[in-house]
Amino acid sequence: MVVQRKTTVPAWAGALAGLVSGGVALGVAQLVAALVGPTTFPVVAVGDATVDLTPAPVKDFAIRAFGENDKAVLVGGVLVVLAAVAAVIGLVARRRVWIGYLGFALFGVVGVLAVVTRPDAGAFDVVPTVVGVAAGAWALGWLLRRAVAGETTGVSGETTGVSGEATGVSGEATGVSGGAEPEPEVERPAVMRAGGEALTFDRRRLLTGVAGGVVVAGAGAVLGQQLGSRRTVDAARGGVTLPSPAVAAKPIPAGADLRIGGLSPFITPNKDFYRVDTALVVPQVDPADWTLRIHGLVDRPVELTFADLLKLPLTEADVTLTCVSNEVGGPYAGNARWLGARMADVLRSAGLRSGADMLLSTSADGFTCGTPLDVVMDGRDALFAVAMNGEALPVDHGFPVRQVVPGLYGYVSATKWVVDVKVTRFDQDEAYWTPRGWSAKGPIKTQSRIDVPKPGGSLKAGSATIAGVAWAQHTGLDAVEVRVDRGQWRQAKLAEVPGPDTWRQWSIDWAATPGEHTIEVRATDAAGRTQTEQPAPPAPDGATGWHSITVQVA
Ligand SMILES: Nc1nc2c(c(=O)[nH]1)N[C@H]1C(S)=C(S)[C@@H](COP(=O)(O)O)O[C@H]1N2
Ligand SMILES: [Mo]
Repeated sequence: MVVQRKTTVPAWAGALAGLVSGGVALGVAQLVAALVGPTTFPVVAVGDATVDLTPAPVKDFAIRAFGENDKAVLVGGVLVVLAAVAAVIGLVARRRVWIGYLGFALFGVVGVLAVVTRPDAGAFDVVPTVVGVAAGAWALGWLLRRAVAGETTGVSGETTGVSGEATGVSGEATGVSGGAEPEPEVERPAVMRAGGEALTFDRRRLLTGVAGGVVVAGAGAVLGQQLGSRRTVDAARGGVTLPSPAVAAKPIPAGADLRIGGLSPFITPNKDFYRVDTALVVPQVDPADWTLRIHGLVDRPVELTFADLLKLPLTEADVTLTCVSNEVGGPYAGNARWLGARMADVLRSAGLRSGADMLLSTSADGFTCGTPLDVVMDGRDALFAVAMNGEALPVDHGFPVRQVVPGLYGYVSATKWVVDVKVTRFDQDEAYWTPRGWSAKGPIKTQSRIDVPKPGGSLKAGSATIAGVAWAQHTGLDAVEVRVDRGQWRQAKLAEVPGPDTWRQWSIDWAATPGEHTIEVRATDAAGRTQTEQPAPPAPDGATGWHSITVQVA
Protein backbone atom coordinates (compact mmCIF):
# COMPACT_ATOMS: atom_id res chain seq x y z
CA MET A 1 0.00 0.00 0.00
CA VAL A 2 1.13 3.48 -0.68
CA VAL A 3 1.26 5.44 2.53
CA GLN A 4 2.63 8.61 1.08
CA ARG A 5 -0.51 10.63 0.75
CA LYS A 6 -1.12 12.94 3.65
CA THR A 7 -4.69 13.18 4.82
CA THR A 8 -5.82 16.16 6.76
CA VAL A 9 -8.64 16.30 9.25
CA PRO A 10 -11.62 17.58 7.25
CA ALA A 11 -13.12 20.93 8.06
CA TRP A 12 -16.38 19.53 9.42
CA ALA A 13 -14.46 17.32 11.82
CA GLY A 14 -12.41 20.24 13.09
CA ALA A 15 -15.50 22.36 13.57
CA LEU A 16 -17.26 19.48 15.32
CA ALA A 17 -14.28 18.91 17.62
CA GLY A 18 -14.25 22.63 18.41
CA LEU A 19 -17.99 22.70 19.10
CA VAL A 20 -17.88 19.68 21.38
CA SER A 21 -14.83 20.99 23.22
CA GLY A 22 -16.69 24.25 23.77
CA GLY A 23 -19.54 22.19 25.17
CA VAL A 24 -17.15 20.34 27.47
CA ALA A 25 -15.79 23.70 28.65
CA LEU A 26 -19.29 24.96 29.49
CA GLY A 27 -20.44 21.69 31.06
CA VAL A 28 -17.37 21.47 33.27
CA ALA A 29 -17.65 25.18 34.13
CA GLN A 30 -21.28 24.69 35.14
CA LEU A 31 -20.42 21.74 37.36
CA VAL A 32 -17.48 23.53 38.97
CA ALA A 33 -19.63 26.64 39.45
CA ALA A 34 -22.13 24.53 41.37
CA LEU A 35 -19.36 22.93 43.44
CA VAL A 36 -17.46 26.06 44.43
CA GLY A 37 -20.62 27.70 45.65
CA PRO A 38 -22.90 30.53 44.74
CA THR A 39 -21.10 32.17 41.86
CA THR A 40 -21.90 33.64 38.51
CA PHE A 41 -21.87 31.16 35.68
CA PRO A 42 -19.49 32.53 33.00
CA VAL A 43 -22.13 32.57 30.24
CA VAL A 44 -24.44 34.65 32.43
CA ALA A 45 -21.55 36.93 33.40
CA VAL A 46 -20.68 37.49 29.74
CA GLY A 47 -24.33 38.24 29.10
CA ASP A 48 -24.51 40.70 31.97
CA ALA A 49 -21.28 42.35 30.88
CA THR A 50 -22.69 42.61 27.37
CA VAL A 51 -25.71 44.39 28.76
CA ASP A 52 -23.49 46.83 30.65
CA LEU A 53 -21.50 47.59 27.52
CA THR A 54 -24.58 47.97 25.33
CA PRO A 55 -25.73 51.53 24.54
CA ALA A 56 -28.99 52.44 26.25
CA PRO A 57 -31.14 52.74 23.09
CA VAL A 58 -30.20 49.21 22.03
CA LYS A 59 -30.97 47.95 25.52
CA ASP A 60 -34.36 49.66 25.48
CA PHE A 61 -35.08 48.16 22.10
CA ALA A 62 -34.18 44.68 23.37
CA ILE A 63 -36.37 45.05 26.42
CA ARG A 64 -39.27 46.21 24.24
CA ALA A 65 -38.71 43.46 21.68
CA PHE A 66 -38.16 40.54 24.03
CA GLY A 67 -39.96 41.71 27.14
CA GLU A 68 -39.70 39.27 30.00
CA ASN A 69 -37.60 36.90 27.91
CA ASP A 70 -34.78 39.39 27.41
CA LYS A 71 -32.48 37.51 29.79
CA ALA A 72 -33.10 34.18 28.07
CA VAL A 73 -32.58 35.75 24.65
CA LEU A 74 -29.33 37.29 25.89
CA VAL A 75 -27.94 34.04 27.28
CA GLY A 76 -29.09 32.24 24.15
CA GLY A 77 -27.28 34.83 22.04
CA VAL A 78 -24.07 34.44 24.02
CA LEU A 79 -24.31 30.66 23.60
CA VAL A 80 -24.77 30.96 19.81
CA VAL A 81 -21.75 33.25 19.53
CA LEU A 82 -19.70 30.91 21.73
CA ALA A 83 -20.70 27.93 19.56
CA ALA A 84 -19.64 29.74 16.40
CA VAL A 85 -16.32 30.80 17.89
CA ALA A 86 -15.67 27.29 19.21
CA ALA A 87 -16.33 25.80 15.77
CA VAL A 88 -13.91 28.24 14.17
CA ILE A 89 -11.30 27.47 16.82
CA GLY A 90 -11.65 23.78 16.02
CA LEU A 91 -11.41 24.47 12.31
CA VAL A 92 -8.17 26.36 12.72
CA ALA A 93 -6.74 23.97 15.30
CA ARG A 94 -6.79 21.09 12.82
CA ARG A 95 -3.45 22.28 11.49
CA ARG A 96 -1.99 24.05 14.46
CA VAL A 97 -3.34 22.78 17.67
CA TRP A 98 -1.64 25.56 19.63
CA ILE A 99 -3.94 28.03 17.90
CA GLY A 100 -6.80 26.05 19.36
CA TYR A 101 -5.28 26.33 22.81
CA LEU A 102 -4.75 30.02 22.27
CA GLY A 103 -8.38 30.37 21.20
CA PHE A 104 -9.56 28.70 24.39
CA ALA A 105 -7.19 30.88 26.41
CA LEU A 106 -8.77 33.98 24.85
CA PHE A 107 -12.18 32.54 25.62
CA GLY A 108 -11.00 32.18 29.19
CA VAL A 109 -9.71 35.74 29.36
CA VAL A 110 -13.07 37.12 28.15
CA GLY A 111 -14.90 34.88 30.62
CA VAL A 112 -12.67 35.85 33.53
CA LEU A 113 -12.95 39.55 32.69
CA ALA A 114 -16.72 39.28 32.51
CA VAL A 115 -16.86 37.46 35.83
CA VAL A 116 -14.49 39.70 37.81
CA THR A 117 -16.15 42.89 36.59
CA ARG A 118 -19.47 41.79 38.03
CA PRO A 119 -20.24 43.96 41.06
CA ASP A 120 -20.60 41.01 43.42
CA ALA A 121 -17.58 39.07 42.17
CA GLY A 122 -15.38 37.16 44.61
CA ALA A 123 -11.99 35.54 44.13
CA PHE A 124 -13.45 32.08 43.66
CA ASP A 125 -15.71 33.22 40.85
CA VAL A 126 -12.98 32.78 38.23
CA VAL A 127 -12.47 29.10 39.13
CA PRO A 128 -15.31 27.69 36.97
CA THR A 129 -14.14 29.65 33.92
CA VAL A 130 -10.50 28.66 34.33
CA VAL A 131 -11.23 24.98 34.95
CA GLY A 132 -13.83 24.90 32.17
CA VAL A 133 -11.52 26.47 29.63
CA ALA A 134 -8.69 24.11 30.59
CA ALA A 135 -11.03 21.13 30.20
CA GLY A 136 -12.24 22.44 26.82
CA ALA A 137 -8.70 22.98 25.53
CA TRP A 138 -7.70 19.53 26.69
CA ALA A 139 -10.76 18.02 25.02
CA LEU A 140 -9.92 19.77 21.74
CA GLY A 141 -6.35 18.45 21.69
CA TRP A 142 -7.58 14.99 22.60
CA LEU A 143 -10.28 14.94 19.92
CA LEU A 144 -7.92 16.16 17.21
CA ARG A 145 -5.35 13.53 18.17
CA ARG A 146 -8.06 10.88 18.04
CA ALA A 147 -9.11 12.13 14.62
CA VAL A 148 -5.76 11.12 13.25
CA ALA A 149 -5.48 7.38 12.95
CA GLY A 150 -1.70 7.15 12.77
CA GLU A 151 -1.18 8.67 16.15
CA THR A 152 -1.93 5.72 18.30
CA THR A 153 -1.57 2.84 15.90
CA GLY A 154 1.80 1.94 14.66
CA VAL A 155 0.12 -0.86 12.76
CA SER A 156 0.22 0.36 9.20
CA GLY A 157 -2.24 -2.26 8.08
CA GLU A 158 -4.96 -0.86 10.30
CA THR A 159 -4.18 2.69 9.34
CA THR A 160 -4.23 1.86 5.70
CA GLY A 161 -7.47 -0.02 6.08
CA VAL A 162 -9.22 3.06 7.35
CA SER A 163 -7.60 5.41 4.92
CA GLY A 164 -9.75 4.49 1.96
CA GLU A 165 -12.94 5.39 3.75
CA ALA A 166 -11.43 8.40 5.44
CA THR A 167 -9.99 9.82 2.27
CA GLY A 168 -13.39 9.71 0.69
CA VAL A 169 -14.85 11.67 3.55
CA SER A 170 -12.08 14.22 3.64
CA GLY A 171 -12.36 14.79 -0.09
CA GLU A 172 -16.02 15.51 0.31
CA ALA A 173 -15.42 17.84 3.19
CA THR A 174 -12.69 19.66 1.35
CA GLY A 175 -15.11 20.29 -1.44
CA VAL A 176 -17.60 21.78 0.95
CA SER A 177 -15.20 23.96 2.86
CA GLY A 178 -13.30 24.96 -0.26
CA GLY A 179 -14.92 28.33 -0.58
CA ALA A 180 -14.36 29.48 2.93
CA GLU A 181 -10.96 28.05 3.45
CA PRO A 182 -8.58 26.92 0.76
CA GLU A 183 -7.15 23.67 1.88
CA PRO A 184 -4.14 22.41 0.02
CA GLU A 185 -4.14 18.66 0.37
CA VAL A 186 -0.41 18.54 0.77
CA GLU A 187 -0.41 20.67 3.83
CA ARG A 188 0.48 18.73 6.85
CA PRO A 189 -1.64 19.11 9.96
CA ALA A 190 0.19 20.22 13.03
CA VAL A 191 -1.29 17.32 14.95
CA MET A 192 0.77 14.93 12.89
CA ARG A 193 3.95 14.21 14.63
CA ALA A 194 4.95 10.86 13.29
CA GLY A 195 7.92 11.82 11.17
CA GLY A 196 7.51 11.08 7.50
CA GLU A 197 4.80 8.53 8.06
CA ALA A 198 1.46 9.38 6.58
CA LEU A 199 -1.42 9.94 8.95
CA THR A 200 -5.01 9.43 8.02
CA PHE A 201 -8.26 10.82 9.27
CA ASP A 202 -10.07 8.33 11.46
CA ARG A 203 -13.71 9.24 11.42
CA ARG A 204 -14.84 6.49 13.72
CA ARG A 205 -12.37 7.35 16.48
CA LEU A 206 -13.24 11.02 16.20
CA LEU A 207 -16.96 10.32 16.44
CA THR A 208 -16.63 8.03 19.46
CA GLY A 209 -14.51 10.77 21.05
CA VAL A 210 -17.17 13.32 20.15
CA ALA A 211 -19.82 11.12 21.74
CA GLY A 212 -17.72 10.97 24.90
CA GLY A 213 -17.36 14.74 24.85
CA VAL A 214 -21.10 15.21 24.44
CA VAL A 215 -21.72 12.93 27.42
CA VAL A 216 -19.23 14.87 29.58
CA ALA A 217 -20.70 18.21 28.51
CA GLY A 218 -24.28 17.06 29.08
CA ALA A 219 -23.58 15.37 32.41
CA GLY A 220 -21.66 18.42 33.64
CA ALA A 221 -24.46 20.75 32.61
CA VAL A 222 -27.27 18.65 34.09
CA LEU A 223 -25.43 17.83 37.31
CA GLY A 224 -24.23 21.40 37.67
CA GLN A 225 -27.72 22.74 37.06
CA GLN A 226 -29.17 20.36 39.64
CA LEU A 227 -26.51 21.04 42.29
CA GLY A 228 -26.62 24.74 41.55
CA SER A 229 -30.38 25.03 41.87
CA ARG A 230 -30.27 22.95 45.04
CA ARG A 231 -27.82 25.45 46.51
CA THR A 232 -29.86 28.42 45.36
CA VAL A 233 -33.06 26.97 46.77
CA ASP A 234 -31.45 25.96 50.08
CA ALA A 235 -30.10 29.49 50.42
CA ALA A 236 -33.47 31.01 49.54
CA ARG A 237 -35.19 28.74 52.05
CA GLY A 238 -32.73 29.80 54.74
CA GLY A 239 -33.51 33.43 53.90
CA VAL A 240 -37.29 33.17 54.29
CA THR A 241 -38.66 35.23 57.16
CA LEU A 242 -41.96 33.77 58.26
CA PRO A 243 -44.65 36.31 59.14
CA SER A 244 -46.44 35.77 62.40
CA PRO A 245 -49.87 34.26 61.95
CA ALA A 246 -52.95 36.47 61.79
CA VAL A 247 -54.83 33.52 63.26
CA ALA A 248 -52.69 31.52 65.65
CA ALA A 249 -53.24 27.82 66.21
CA LYS A 250 -55.07 26.82 69.37
CA PRO A 251 -52.49 26.06 72.04
CA ILE A 252 -51.65 22.38 72.17
CA PRO A 253 -53.09 21.11 75.47
CA ALA A 254 -50.51 19.89 77.94
CA GLY A 255 -52.17 16.50 77.86
CA ALA A 256 -51.85 16.05 74.10
CA ASP A 257 -48.64 14.10 74.47
CA LEU A 258 -48.74 11.11 76.81
CA ARG A 259 -44.94 10.86 76.62
CA ILE A 260 -44.80 7.11 76.38
CA GLY A 261 -41.60 5.60 75.01
CA GLY A 262 -42.14 4.27 71.49
CA LEU A 263 -45.41 6.17 71.02
CA SER A 264 -45.52 8.59 68.05
CA PRO A 265 -45.09 12.09 69.48
CA PHE A 266 -48.09 14.40 69.04
CA ILE A 267 -46.11 16.63 66.68
CA THR A 268 -44.01 14.74 64.16
CA PRO A 269 -40.60 16.39 63.75
CA ASN A 270 -39.97 17.39 60.12
CA LYS A 271 -37.05 15.01 59.82
CA ASP A 272 -39.28 12.07 60.77
CA PHE A 273 -42.28 13.11 58.70
CA TYR A 274 -43.20 10.52 56.07
CA ARG A 275 -42.62 11.50 52.48
CA VAL A 276 -44.71 10.27 49.55
CA ASP A 277 -44.46 11.67 46.04
CA THR A 278 -43.83 10.72 42.45
CA ALA A 279 -40.72 12.89 42.11
CA LEU A 280 -37.52 11.01 41.21
CA VAL A 281 -35.62 14.24 41.65
CA VAL A 282 -37.10 16.58 44.23
CA PRO A 283 -38.26 19.77 42.48
CA GLN A 284 -36.08 22.74 43.38
CA VAL A 285 -38.35 25.76 43.25
CA ASP A 286 -36.79 29.16 43.85
CA PRO A 287 -39.35 31.32 45.68
CA ALA A 288 -38.08 34.28 43.65
CA ASP A 289 -39.41 32.59 40.51
CA TRP A 290 -42.47 31.01 42.09
CA THR A 291 -45.97 32.14 41.28
CA LEU A 292 -49.37 30.63 41.98
CA ARG A 293 -51.90 31.02 39.23
CA ILE A 294 -55.60 30.69 40.05
CA HIS A 295 -57.73 30.38 36.96
CA GLY A 296 -60.55 28.43 35.34
CA LEU A 297 -64.10 29.00 36.57
CA VAL A 298 -63.30 32.34 38.22
CA ASP A 299 -64.24 35.93 37.46
CA ARG A 300 -60.73 37.35 37.86
CA PRO A 301 -57.76 35.02 37.38
CA VAL A 302 -55.12 35.71 40.04
CA GLU A 303 -51.37 35.28 40.00
CA LEU A 304 -49.58 35.51 43.34
CA THR A 305 -45.87 35.78 43.97
CA PHE A 306 -44.31 34.32 47.11
CA ALA A 307 -44.07 37.84 48.55
CA ASP A 308 -47.77 38.39 47.78
CA LEU A 309 -48.67 35.19 49.58
CA LEU A 310 -46.63 36.10 52.68
CA LYS A 311 -48.48 39.44 52.84
CA LEU A 312 -51.86 37.74 53.16
CA PRO A 313 -53.21 37.10 56.66
CA LEU A 314 -51.82 33.69 57.52
CA THR A 315 -53.50 30.97 59.53
CA GLU A 316 -51.69 28.50 61.72
CA ALA A 317 -53.17 25.04 62.23
CA ASP A 318 -52.21 21.60 63.51
CA VAL A 319 -53.22 19.07 60.87
CA THR A 320 -52.48 15.38 60.50
CA LEU A 321 -51.66 14.28 56.95
CA THR A 322 -52.34 10.72 55.89
CA CYS A 323 -51.58 8.82 52.74
CA VAL A 324 -54.24 6.71 51.03
CA SER A 325 -51.65 4.00 50.39
CA ASN A 326 -51.09 3.50 54.11
CA GLU A 327 -51.87 -0.09 55.11
CA VAL A 328 -53.75 -0.61 58.38
CA GLY A 329 -51.07 -0.02 61.03
CA GLY A 330 -48.74 1.57 58.46
CA PRO A 331 -46.39 4.53 58.88
CA TYR A 332 -47.74 7.05 56.33
CA ALA A 333 -49.30 9.52 58.71
CA GLY A 334 -47.76 12.54 60.40
CA ASN A 335 -48.92 15.55 62.35
CA ALA A 336 -47.47 19.03 61.95
CA ARG A 337 -48.17 22.67 62.66
CA TRP A 338 -48.73 24.39 59.34
CA LEU A 339 -48.78 28.09 58.51
CA GLY A 340 -50.40 29.34 55.35
CA ALA A 341 -52.94 31.44 53.52
CA ARG A 342 -56.48 30.14 53.63
CA MET A 343 -57.26 28.61 50.26
CA ALA A 344 -60.86 29.78 50.57
CA ASP A 345 -59.78 33.44 50.90
CA VAL A 346 -57.53 33.27 47.85
CA LEU A 347 -60.22 31.53 45.81
CA ARG A 348 -62.90 33.98 46.87
CA SER A 349 -60.68 36.88 45.82
CA ALA A 350 -60.64 35.37 42.34
CA GLY A 351 -64.44 35.13 42.34
CA LEU A 352 -65.67 31.55 42.12
CA ARG A 353 -68.18 30.88 39.37
CA SER A 354 -71.12 28.60 39.86
CA GLY A 355 -70.86 25.07 38.56
CA ALA A 356 -67.33 24.52 39.80
CA ASP A 357 -66.84 21.52 42.10
CA MET A 358 -63.15 20.71 41.85
CA LEU A 359 -59.75 22.33 42.23
CA LEU A 360 -57.15 20.87 39.92
CA SER A 361 -53.85 21.86 41.48
CA THR A 362 -50.56 21.31 39.69
CA SER A 363 -47.08 20.90 41.12
CA ALA A 364 -43.91 22.36 39.61
CA ASP A 365 -43.14 18.80 38.45
CA GLY A 366 -46.50 18.29 36.76
CA PHE A 367 -48.18 16.15 39.44
CA THR A 368 -51.83 17.04 40.01
CA CYS A 369 -54.44 16.71 42.76
CA GLY A 370 -58.19 17.04 42.29
CA THR A 371 -59.77 18.46 45.45
CA PRO A 372 -63.50 18.72 46.15
CA LEU A 373 -64.20 22.46 46.20
CA ASP A 374 -66.94 22.30 48.85
CA VAL A 375 -64.48 20.76 51.32
CA VAL A 376 -61.98 23.58 50.79
CA MET A 377 -64.69 26.25 51.14
CA ASP A 378 -66.52 24.86 54.20
CA GLY A 379 -64.49 26.80 56.76
CA ARG A 380 -61.87 24.23 57.69
CA ASP A 381 -58.18 25.16 57.73
CA ALA A 382 -57.41 24.33 54.09
CA LEU A 383 -54.14 26.15 53.48
CA PHE A 384 -51.61 27.17 50.89
CA ALA A 385 -48.94 26.37 53.47
CA VAL A 386 -45.52 28.01 53.62
CA ALA A 387 -44.28 26.61 56.92
CA MET A 388 -44.15 23.31 58.74
CA ASN A 389 -43.44 23.16 62.48
CA GLY A 390 -42.09 26.69 62.64
CA GLU A 391 -39.76 26.62 59.66
CA ALA A 392 -40.14 27.23 55.95
CA LEU A 393 -41.42 24.03 54.31
CA PRO A 394 -38.61 21.53 53.87
CA VAL A 395 -37.83 21.11 50.16
CA ASP A 396 -38.96 17.46 50.34
CA HIS A 397 -42.30 18.60 51.73
CA GLY A 398 -43.09 21.14 49.03
CA PHE A 399 -41.03 24.33 49.46
CA PRO A 400 -41.97 27.07 48.87
CA VAL A 401 -45.74 26.35 48.97
CA ARG A 402 -47.95 23.28 49.32
CA GLN A 403 -51.59 22.58 50.00
CA VAL A 404 -52.86 21.08 53.24
CA VAL A 405 -56.53 20.12 53.56
CA PRO A 406 -57.69 18.52 56.83
CA GLY A 407 -59.78 15.42 56.24
CA LEU A 408 -58.61 14.51 52.73
CA TYR A 409 -55.91 12.03 51.79
CA GLY A 410 -52.75 13.62 50.43
CA TYR A 411 -53.20 12.37 46.87
CA VAL A 412 -56.35 14.48 46.36
CA SER A 413 -55.36 17.52 48.37
CA ALA A 414 -51.79 18.01 49.55
CA THR A 415 -50.04 19.18 46.36
CA LYS A 416 -46.43 20.00 47.13
CA TRP A 417 -44.52 22.63 45.10
CA VAL A 418 -47.96 23.86 43.99
CA VAL A 419 -47.85 26.44 41.18
CA ASP A 420 -51.27 26.35 39.55
CA VAL A 421 -54.86 25.90 40.63
CA LYS A 422 -57.59 25.49 38.05
CA VAL A 423 -61.15 25.86 39.30
CA THR A 424 -63.00 23.22 37.36
CA ARG A 425 -65.40 20.28 37.49
CA PHE A 426 -64.89 16.60 38.27
CA ASP A 427 -66.70 15.76 35.03
CA GLN A 428 -64.21 17.85 33.05
CA ASP A 429 -60.83 17.23 34.62
CA GLU A 430 -58.96 14.31 36.14
CA ALA A 431 -56.01 14.42 38.54
CA TYR A 432 -52.86 12.29 38.46
CA TRP A 433 -54.00 9.23 40.43
CA THR A 434 -57.56 8.96 39.15
CA PRO A 435 -56.84 7.16 35.86
CA ARG A 436 -54.36 5.01 37.80
CA GLY A 437 -57.08 3.28 39.75
CA TRP A 438 -57.61 5.53 42.78
CA SER A 439 -60.93 7.13 43.53
CA ALA A 440 -61.45 10.73 42.42
CA LYS A 441 -62.42 11.92 45.89
CA GLY A 442 -60.45 10.86 48.91
CA PRO A 443 -61.97 11.52 52.34
CA ILE A 444 -59.77 10.05 55.07
CA LYS A 445 -61.08 6.90 56.71
CA THR A 446 -60.96 6.62 60.50
CA GLN A 447 -57.95 4.61 61.58
CA SER A 448 -56.18 3.53 64.76
CA ARG A 449 -52.68 2.15 65.18
CA ILE A 450 -50.83 0.36 67.95
CA ASP A 451 -47.32 1.80 68.41
CA VAL A 452 -46.52 0.18 71.79
CA PRO A 453 -45.66 -2.62 72.24
CA LYS A 454 -43.95 -3.10 68.90
CA PRO A 455 -45.72 -5.59 66.64
CA GLY A 456 -43.98 -8.94 67.00
CA GLY A 457 -42.13 -7.66 70.05
CA SER A 458 -41.70 -9.25 73.44
CA LEU A 459 -42.22 -7.91 76.94
CA LYS A 460 -42.10 -8.97 80.54
CA ALA A 461 -45.17 -10.26 82.33
CA GLY A 462 -46.80 -7.79 84.69
CA SER A 463 -48.26 -4.34 84.24
CA ALA A 464 -47.68 -3.06 80.72
CA THR A 465 -48.92 -0.17 78.58
CA ILE A 466 -50.52 -0.46 75.18
CA ALA A 467 -50.52 2.85 73.29
CA GLY A 468 -50.91 4.33 69.86
CA VAL A 469 -52.52 7.00 67.73
CA ALA A 470 -55.90 7.20 66.01
CA TRP A 471 -57.35 9.69 63.56
CA ALA A 472 -60.58 10.83 61.96
CA GLN A 473 -59.56 14.21 60.58
CA HIS A 474 -62.05 17.02 60.69
CA THR A 475 -64.74 14.82 62.18
CA GLY A 476 -62.77 14.25 65.34
CA LEU A 477 -62.12 11.13 67.32
CA ASP A 478 -64.27 10.14 70.30
CA ALA A 479 -63.23 6.68 71.45
CA VAL A 480 -60.56 4.04 71.14
CA GLU A 481 -61.11 0.50 72.32
CA VAL A 482 -58.62 -2.28 72.79
CA ARG A 483 -59.06 -5.99 73.23
CA VAL A 484 -56.58 -8.73 73.95
CA ASP A 485 -57.01 -12.28 72.61
CA ARG A 486 -60.50 -11.42 71.36
CA GLY A 487 -61.68 -10.71 74.92
CA GLN A 488 -63.80 -7.79 76.09
CA TRP A 489 -63.28 -4.41 74.37
CA ARG A 490 -61.93 -1.93 76.89
CA GLN A 491 -61.95 1.87 76.57
CA ALA A 492 -58.48 3.35 76.15
CA LYS A 493 -57.59 6.66 77.74
CA LEU A 494 -57.60 9.42 75.10
CA ALA A 495 -55.03 12.20 75.11
CA GLU A 496 -56.25 15.77 74.67
CA VAL A 497 -56.30 17.39 71.23
CA PRO A 498 -56.48 21.01 70.09
CA GLY A 499 -59.24 20.19 67.57
CA PRO A 500 -60.70 17.62 65.21
CA ASP A 501 -57.96 17.83 62.56
CA THR A 502 -55.15 15.98 64.31
CA TRP A 503 -54.56 12.47 65.35
CA ARG A 504 -55.10 11.57 68.97
CA GLN A 505 -52.84 9.54 71.21
CA TRP A 506 -54.38 6.82 73.36
CA SER A 507 -53.14 4.37 75.97
CA ILE A 508 -54.42 1.57 78.15
CA ASP A 509 -52.94 -0.49 80.96
CA TRP A 510 -52.60 -4.19 80.52
CA ALA A 511 -51.74 -6.92 82.99
CA ALA A 512 -49.62 -9.01 80.65
CA THR A 513 -49.53 -12.72 81.31
CA PRO A 514 -46.88 -15.10 79.90
CA GLY A 515 -47.52 -16.45 76.42
CA GLU A 516 -48.39 -15.15 72.97
CA HIS A 517 -51.10 -12.52 72.77
CA THR A 518 -53.03 -10.75 70.07
CA ILE A 519 -53.88 -7.10 70.63
CA GLU A 520 -56.51 -5.33 68.52
CA VAL A 521 -57.63 -1.72 68.38
CA ARG A 522 -60.62 0.11 66.91
CA ALA A 523 -61.64 3.75 66.96
CA THR A 524 -64.95 5.59 66.86
CA ASP A 525 -65.24 9.05 65.36
CA ALA A 526 -67.12 12.02 66.80
CA ALA A 527 -70.11 11.14 64.62
CA GLY A 528 -70.36 7.82 66.40
CA ARG A 529 -69.08 5.66 63.55
CA THR A 530 -66.84 2.81 64.62
CA GLN A 531 -64.13 1.52 62.27
CA THR A 532 -65.27 -1.46 60.28
CA GLU A 533 -63.60 -4.79 60.96
CA GLN A 534 -63.88 -5.61 57.26
CA PRO A 535 -60.34 -5.53 55.82
CA ALA A 536 -59.84 -3.65 52.55
CA PRO A 537 -56.60 -2.86 50.73
CA PRO A 538 -55.48 0.77 50.22
CA ALA A 539 -56.69 0.94 46.60
CA PRO A 540 -58.94 2.52 45.50
CA ASP A 541 -59.92 4.75 48.44
CA GLY A 542 -58.04 3.77 51.60
CA ALA A 543 -57.50 0.65 53.71
CA THR A 544 -59.99 -0.51 56.33
CA GLY A 545 -59.90 -3.07 59.12
CA TRP A 546 -58.58 -3.21 62.68
CA HIS A 547 -54.91 -3.02 63.46
CA SER A 548 -53.91 -6.25 65.12
CA ILE A 549 -50.50 -7.25 66.50
CA THR A 550 -49.05 -10.25 68.28
CA VAL A 551 -46.53 -10.06 71.10
CA GLN A 552 -44.65 -12.54 73.25
CA VAL A 553 -44.85 -12.11 77.02
CA ALA A 554 -42.27 -13.91 79.14
N1 LIG B 1 -46.10 17.42 43.88
C1 LIG B 1 -46.58 16.37 44.55
N2 LIG B 1 -47.32 16.59 45.64
C2 LIG B 1 -47.81 15.55 46.34
C3 LIG B 1 -47.56 14.23 45.93
C4 LIG B 1 -46.78 14.03 44.77
O1 LIG B 1 -46.53 12.90 44.32
N3 LIG B 1 -46.29 15.12 44.11
N4 LIG B 1 -48.06 13.19 46.65
C5 LIG B 1 -49.20 13.45 47.52
C6 LIG B 1 -49.42 12.38 48.47
S1 LIG B 1 -49.96 10.89 47.82
C7 LIG B 1 -49.26 12.54 49.80
S2 LIG B 1 -49.77 11.34 50.87
C8 LIG B 1 -48.67 13.77 50.37
C9 LIG B 1 -47.49 13.46 51.24
O2 LIG B 1 -46.91 14.64 51.70
P1 LIG B 1 -45.51 14.55 52.43
O3 LIG B 1 -44.55 13.90 51.49
O4 LIG B 1 -45.14 15.94 52.79
O5 LIG B 1 -45.73 13.70 53.66
O6 LIG B 1 -48.24 14.66 49.35
C10 LIG B 1 -49.11 14.77 48.26
N5 LIG B 1 -48.57 15.81 47.43
MO1 LIG C 1 -50.51 9.61 49.51
